[in-house]
Amino acid sequence: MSILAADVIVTSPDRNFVTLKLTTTDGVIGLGDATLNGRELAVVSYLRDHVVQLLIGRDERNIEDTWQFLYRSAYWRRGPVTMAAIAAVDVALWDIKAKSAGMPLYQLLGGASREGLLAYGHASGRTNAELFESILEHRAQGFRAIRVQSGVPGLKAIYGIASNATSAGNAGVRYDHEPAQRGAQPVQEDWDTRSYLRHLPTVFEAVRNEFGPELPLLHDGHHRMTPIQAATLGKSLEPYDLFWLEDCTPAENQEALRLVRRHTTTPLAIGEIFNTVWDYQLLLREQLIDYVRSSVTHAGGITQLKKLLESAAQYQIKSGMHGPTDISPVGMAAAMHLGLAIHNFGIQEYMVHGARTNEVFEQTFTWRDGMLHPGDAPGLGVDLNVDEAGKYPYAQAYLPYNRLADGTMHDW
Ligand code: CS2
Ligand code: MG
Repeated sequence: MSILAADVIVTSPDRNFVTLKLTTTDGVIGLGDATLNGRELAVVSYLRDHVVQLLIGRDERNIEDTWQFLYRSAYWRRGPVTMAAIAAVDVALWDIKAKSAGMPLYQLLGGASREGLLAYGHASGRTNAELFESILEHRAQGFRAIRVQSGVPGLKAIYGIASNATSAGNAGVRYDHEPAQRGAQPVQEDWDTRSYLRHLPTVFEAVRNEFGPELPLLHDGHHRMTPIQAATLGKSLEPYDLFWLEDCTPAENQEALRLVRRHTTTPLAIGEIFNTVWDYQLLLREQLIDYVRSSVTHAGGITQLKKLLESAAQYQIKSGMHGPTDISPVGMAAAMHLGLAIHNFGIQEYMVHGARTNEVFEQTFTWRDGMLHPGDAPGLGVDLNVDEAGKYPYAQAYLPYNRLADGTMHDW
């Protein structure tokens, strides 16, 4: 009982994905997602050049010890590259353990705490008319909760607007914006917070008038506001009863959320770019947020995220795991198994992967009536078709960046 082989598989069907594949001496295979959008090859090297040789011969059953070994023996701690690499090892070991036990992973994590996972989709539009059409499409696909992102008059390009907004994407759902543009240079977008703060409440007013008060609506501020601007927006959106306002302000300064919290009751979600429990310490202790956004892939795997969510539960803070298309089907499966088992599940982000991605990653999860379920296949329920993966070599891609009108760099 030990790890015989560790392979890092890079493939780019619809976008770049990095997958760790572990094989045991008993022939059991485990998969882990190691995709870090825009910096994928850094994690590939971290795994291939520094971690893989440490795994060979290790007892694959010792998941906690392997996590602690990789975290503490590196000396240099935390960070998105390190924690994505550790996450991939961790999830692959959980996949192996569940397969060896002949049960779906959620059963090892405490069994099912619910029938399925409420999911939200990404509706967007450059105009309200486009946005309404996108909401209707997502409703037709069964989404019971909708993230709303809108263009802003005067801004040319903006986060979250489906690049093919004029044509339906996969399976009738607009293929949401693919933020990482393939190419040797990142794309510059423009931004103006005051225009955004003036415009967004009018969008939610129109959406509520069109779709009524019941539909859970979410919005992603994407790290762009100062704390007082975030407080202003949270307050101005209160009449529209959002499910959450996400990443309202850069939260490395966790104390900034104290100011936002003082001014608004709009629920707050933070953390998709966080990667350890330490990033949340003040946010949890002072109940400055309502949802933990970390994905299994970016937060050190199931072993760490499960502990983090157990801490969050003390403060009635729930999960809101990150689930855009740059979380691979392996990472999504891990999130679904963990989300099904924990008590303080909140909501799961779900963007529809492209057809080519679904040929590379053969999955058993279900999407029915607005709810996700990881399925009952042993392990994660995902197989990687290596031959299919080999058809799609890595393609350099960068996330966009923002500059203000005067040329100042700004958060994207
Ligand atoms: C976004 C992401 O889904 C979200 O909440 O913040 O789409 C984010 O832009 C990408 O994951 C960046 O790679
Ligand atoms: Mg986000």
